Amino acid sequence: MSVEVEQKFIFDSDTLKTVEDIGVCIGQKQFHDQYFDTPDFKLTLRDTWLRRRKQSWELKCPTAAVSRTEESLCTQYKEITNLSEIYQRVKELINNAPETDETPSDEDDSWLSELHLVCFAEFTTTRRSFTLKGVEGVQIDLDQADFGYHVGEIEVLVPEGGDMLSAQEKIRQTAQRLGLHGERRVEGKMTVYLKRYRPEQYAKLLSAHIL
Ligand code: V4E
Repeated sequence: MSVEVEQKFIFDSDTLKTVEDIGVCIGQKQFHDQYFDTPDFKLTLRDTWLRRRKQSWELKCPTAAVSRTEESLCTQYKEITNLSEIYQRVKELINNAPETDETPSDEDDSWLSELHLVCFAEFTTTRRSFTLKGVEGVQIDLDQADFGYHVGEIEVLVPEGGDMLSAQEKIRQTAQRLGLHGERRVEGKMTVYLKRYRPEQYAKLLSAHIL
């Protein structure tokens, strides 16, 4: 399990030029994401995001430390990729889940209906990724979503128990090098998607201060 610390940013042609100057492009890829929740939003109301990307499952959950502070533009989420662990976590959050000893498999989606999970968002992203010349562990992703929104991310992956403050400092320094002076948090792909296509869920998450 690792913790993803990241800061999103809006990019224009100037930012792109700076990214190309200070970074090395490590590739472009395209992926399709499907996000799942119960019809009454039990997971997302707990800031927990269940996703299938390229046939692999991922669960992003808040870390024990405060994951969002008003002063910081960074978010930090634990990433779980082991399906049995994901299943256990999701079951714990969905209180009325049936008692079973079953372990789900990648080939069989029956656990989704068993836990009343439905897909509430799906979109395809084209991502260009960069590492920074002379700096370890920082990745910059430039994302273009197929519903017409683009956003950048400065990202550091920290092994569990690793140094969060140093990750945040690396992100702060990178933001400075990119000339980002934003004082406010930038909307991610999901925020924009929910606002456009799932207004009821968006309103609930907004009033619960999840988004
Ligand atoms: C954690 C989260 C969501 C899950 C998707 O996370 P995100 O990093 O936005 O997506 P993506 O495609 O860049 O994933 P990666 O490839 O980096 O793993 S959806 C909403 N959240 C919470 C959240 C939030 N409340 N505010 C901000 C600025 N970001 C995320």
